[in-house]
Amino acid sequence: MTQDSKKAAGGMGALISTMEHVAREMGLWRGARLMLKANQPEGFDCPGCAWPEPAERSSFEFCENGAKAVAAEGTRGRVGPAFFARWSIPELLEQSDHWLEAQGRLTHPMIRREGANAYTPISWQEAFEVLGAGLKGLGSPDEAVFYTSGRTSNEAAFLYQLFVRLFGTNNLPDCSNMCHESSGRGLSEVIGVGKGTVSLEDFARAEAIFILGQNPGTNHPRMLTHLQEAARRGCRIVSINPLRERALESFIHPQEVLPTLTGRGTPIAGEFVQVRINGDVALLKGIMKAVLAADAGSEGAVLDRAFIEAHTEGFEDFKAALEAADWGEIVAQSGVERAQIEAVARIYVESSATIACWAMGLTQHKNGVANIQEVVNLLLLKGNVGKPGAGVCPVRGHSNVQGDRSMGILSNPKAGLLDRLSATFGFEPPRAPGLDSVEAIRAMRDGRAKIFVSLGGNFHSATPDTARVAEALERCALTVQISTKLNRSHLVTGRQALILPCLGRTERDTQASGPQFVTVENSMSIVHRSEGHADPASDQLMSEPAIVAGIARATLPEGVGPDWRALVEDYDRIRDLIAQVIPGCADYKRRVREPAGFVMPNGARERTWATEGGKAAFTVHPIPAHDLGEGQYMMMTLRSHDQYNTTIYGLDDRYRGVKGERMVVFMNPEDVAEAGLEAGQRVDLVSHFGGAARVGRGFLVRPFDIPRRCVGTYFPEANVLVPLDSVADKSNTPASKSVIVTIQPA
Ligand SMILES: Nc1nc2c(c(=O)[nH]1)N[C@H]1C(S)=C(S)[C@@H](COP(=O)(O)OP(=O)(O)OC[C@H]3O[C@@H](n4cnc5c(=O)[nH]c(N)nc54)[C@H](O)[C@@H]3O)O[C@H]1N2
Ligand SMILES: Nc1nc2c(c(=O)[nH]1)N[C@H]1C(S)=C(S)[C@@H](COP(=O)(O)OP(=O)(O)OC[C@H]3O[C@@H](n4cnc5c(=O)[nH]c(N)nc54)[C@H](O)[C@@H]3O)O[C@H]1N2
Ligand SMILES: [Mo]
Repeated sequence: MTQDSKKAAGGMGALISTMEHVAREMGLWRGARLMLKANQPEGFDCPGCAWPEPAERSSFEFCENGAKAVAAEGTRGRVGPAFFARWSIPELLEQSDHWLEAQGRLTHPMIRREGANAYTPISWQEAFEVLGAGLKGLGSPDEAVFYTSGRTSNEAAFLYQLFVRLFGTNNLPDCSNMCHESSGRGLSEVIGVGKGTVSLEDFARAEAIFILGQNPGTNHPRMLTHLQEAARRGCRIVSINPLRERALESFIHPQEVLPTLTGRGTPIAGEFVQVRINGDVALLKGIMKAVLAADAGSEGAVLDRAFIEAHTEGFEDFKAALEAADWGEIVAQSGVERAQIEAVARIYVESSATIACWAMGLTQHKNGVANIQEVVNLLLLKGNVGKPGAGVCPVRGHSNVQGDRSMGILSNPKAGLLDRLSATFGFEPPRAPGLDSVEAIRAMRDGRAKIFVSLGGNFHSATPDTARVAEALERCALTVQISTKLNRSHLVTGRQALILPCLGRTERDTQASGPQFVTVENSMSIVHRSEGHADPASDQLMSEPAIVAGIARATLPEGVGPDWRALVEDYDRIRDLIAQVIPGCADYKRRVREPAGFVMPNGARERTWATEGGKAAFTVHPIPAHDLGEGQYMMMTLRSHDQYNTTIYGLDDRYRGVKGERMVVFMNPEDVAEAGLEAGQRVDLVSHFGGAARVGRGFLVRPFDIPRRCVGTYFPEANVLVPLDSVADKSNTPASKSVIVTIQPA
């Protein structure tokens, strides 16, 4: 391990890394000016993560990794007609993701014409006509797929789903399908709302915070400020994770580097539970069994009986199942000693207000929905939903993924949304559910879907089973990327392909009525404005709402739907429509202008439960059995500290001590020895699912503090190993944190 991986996270290392990235991409002065606008009331919402901004903002509401995201967008590099004249598509396919990202911003609309092996320039007008003609020529609207990533603004998202439904399909898969779908699905069933119930004020009041399957030091660094404050005032923090993620051990706030030059950070988590991969159901059952035992031993002083009585259903069945659960199985499947499970239960028992946070470590498993519902079970026992200092906190990924959903980007919309669209726009929206991400891949593979449109994102590399996704995309007649930067989805294309380059979050957006802002919703359901001020990367760029409107006008018959041109002239006109159609958005254009924005409605927070039974529900789930065969390991796919999903900023993973390499497999040292392998050796990984084998070549063995029989690799390199059909029950999320592999010398 390098020195860095032993030091406190944050601190000087974070400051240096921030400055390096900013200076390299943007130049120091321009970069610094841009950074000061991040997450300010008059500035742009950081395109990094969806963690909320505090009401009292400091002048530096960004973090090392937010700075990398801003720098990546603000880069001086340009990918325009000259670039595509120099590089053919086969040549570009030879380059790494890191290289593609580093080339800079897309500047012009481009087309790959049928039979061509390179992109050539095209006018916006002709690009819209090509796409419009393609869509109109389909046998059915259901032969088109409209994907969305999570950076898209509410205004663009609203127009996009409206256009797609006017066109006649609900084929609106999104990145959420691979992300927090298990959270949304799991929470909706048991508390009646698919979102978190906490606010930042709750973090200031919690007595215990559980962090399950989340690495905030890398993926939500601004959350550390709040965890640090909590730890300092004595809040107990428990990390449940196969890895002891560095920033949860010790953290120095970059703004406190000078006062703490001693280099000693604030310890964050007091308790590290190194659960086996997908051992969370077993572990949570163990914790709850111990909580019930404590309750029995204290004559009922532990549980919140009044809450359970008044607000929940299913408690008796739940309790009976828990009593029947076997400690031997709990310990074996979780990989955690009973004594530690009981210690964690004590922390929960002693806390009168507990928050549970989680991210991909819980959602991306076959039993992802069950994981989330077990977390809710734990919270319900002590009434920890809808009370100050307590609640559920699924920490979102993309900065506006939650807002896109609120605006109607989803493949299985509720009838209410469709009814309101129908009433407002006078048409009959399609009622049949559309395709989610995994289903869309299958449909393209089978020739049932022929046109793929992507509003942001990198569908090729973010989805599971890379080789099959490539086949699916290549079978399409037309693939279209509305994007800021080049990625592999621009290169693995249908017979024809379009690149429609758009403005980024940080850039000035001027329309006929003047400068525009957009709105976004963060992880705590706060909707607020975001306005870019930087010069656009090229004068050819269009805004996302304008591109969606352009596609709509080229596709829909004259007079169908709203006056797209007028809407784009002044985004307040889009906001008027949002106010009419989306629940909780009345008076939208005024309320988003409040400095702190406004909060979307959330019944569970007020303890009204929009569930089937009208109450919060206890649920019972079996302990998933790990039937690992001889020589098999359970593999999770992770993010390094130097990437944003499929965007690779650099090749280091500072907190885990990895330098200059992404093809690594983290392994327990005893497993390394037992398998006859050596540190630094190259191995091939073979995944096994449904009788088929998939091979990933050339991973470097890296002995690491990880439970036995568990291994870790990086996303997206390891996506070749994630089977398309290995998905979570109910949410259909790829199980990209439970991949069964064997390991062989390369
Ligand atoms: N800088 C940066 N920020 C980001 C992103 C990024 O790529 N870079 N991505 C954004 C997006 S879209 C998202 S969704 C979030 C993702 O944020 P995270 O979910 O934190 O990201 P992952 O790297 O997938 O990490 C998952 C964590 O879960 C743990 N884990 C894996 N399997 C299990 C398990 O079975 N049980 C438990 N208890 N833990 C497990 C891993 O060890 C790891 O610490 O971050 C967002 N923010
Ligand atoms: N194995 C494995 N697979 C995973 C995961 C995992 O943990 N393991 N995580 C999953 C998760 S949580 C997620 S959210 C998905 C992410 O899936 P996606 O959201 O599809 O992928 P990203 O890499 O975030 O997309 C990056 C691209 O978005 C474009 N872009 C950036 N900013 C903008 C913008 O402002 N507007 C537009 N129009 N385009 C923009 C750029 O071209 C950039 O290359 O991946 C999933 N895949
Ligand atoms: Mo995500």
